[in-house]
Amino acid sequence: MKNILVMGAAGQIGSELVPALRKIYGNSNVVASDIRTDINEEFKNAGPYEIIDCLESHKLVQAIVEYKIDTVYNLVALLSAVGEAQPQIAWKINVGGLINILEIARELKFAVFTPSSIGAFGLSTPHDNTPQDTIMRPNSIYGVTKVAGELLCDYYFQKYGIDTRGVRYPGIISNVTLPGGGTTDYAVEIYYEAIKNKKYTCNLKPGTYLDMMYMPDCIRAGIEIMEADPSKLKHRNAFNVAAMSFEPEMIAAEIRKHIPEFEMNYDIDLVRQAIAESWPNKMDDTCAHEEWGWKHEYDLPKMTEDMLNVLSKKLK
Ligand code: AKB
Repeated sequence: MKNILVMGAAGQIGSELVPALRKIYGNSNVVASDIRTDINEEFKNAGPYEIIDCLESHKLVQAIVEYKIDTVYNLVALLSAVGEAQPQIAWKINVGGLINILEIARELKFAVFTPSSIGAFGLSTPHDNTPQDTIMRPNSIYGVTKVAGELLCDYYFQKYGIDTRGVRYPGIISNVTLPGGGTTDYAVEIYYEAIKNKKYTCNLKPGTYLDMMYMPDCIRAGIEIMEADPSKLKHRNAFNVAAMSFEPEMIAAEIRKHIPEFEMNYDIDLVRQAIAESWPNKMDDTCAHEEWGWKHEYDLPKMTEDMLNVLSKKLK
């Protein structure tokens, strides 16, 4: 049985990863941590919850020792669009927080999951069927921190034998917690607005293709990579994981199959547009498939049906 610490547990991925892990490993074996105190009571009371800043090593060490942690999910990060507004803070949190956890792992020996992202790629990366191993010259600070994170995780594995693993997530679409400050956020907001107002103003241009993934696949990828047989892993960190690729008109058309009167307008956010244009249209995830059996379950129609179903009940 694992003893797991999830850092950044109140965020978009953490708030759904924690309950999923608790279902598998037991409530008391999964410790949720975040800097937030305004956490919902049900989430907080379902298992241990610790207020920890990723930059405060002593608090991290305390929790890891107290709960005999053998696996850490490090989900703390500033996303791509907010990162551009405060690049030094993005570096401090995304890279500083990761180094803290890796240094503690060196002493206390535990496995570390760190998500990378499509944001690790840049304009010179091949945009279609983006290979696992390719040119990585991101032009956002978020991307720079993600490449640095991938390399640090590889380094700590090679040099110190820390069991580091990770995936490159696409934009994640979910119906529990909103993402905060990403380039792909439009693909979540569109569903909320479709239900509430039957219209949406998109901040990316028509024709902007990006990889996206529904939360159940995202959670499964994070759990499966940590359960994978290490002898089969040639890459370990930063596996491309793909599920669907679409541009704004395609998601709007899918929503119109359920809400025919849905309207979409555009008001382009130049920062987000520039970032999106530097990211892949569609990644090739063959390595994840071959090395640990990754396979997505949700495509755009299946996700849209579920999103609209869940949100129409939630937003009633
Ligand atoms: C973002 O848009 O910044 C994130 C990501 C793709 O990593 N959702």
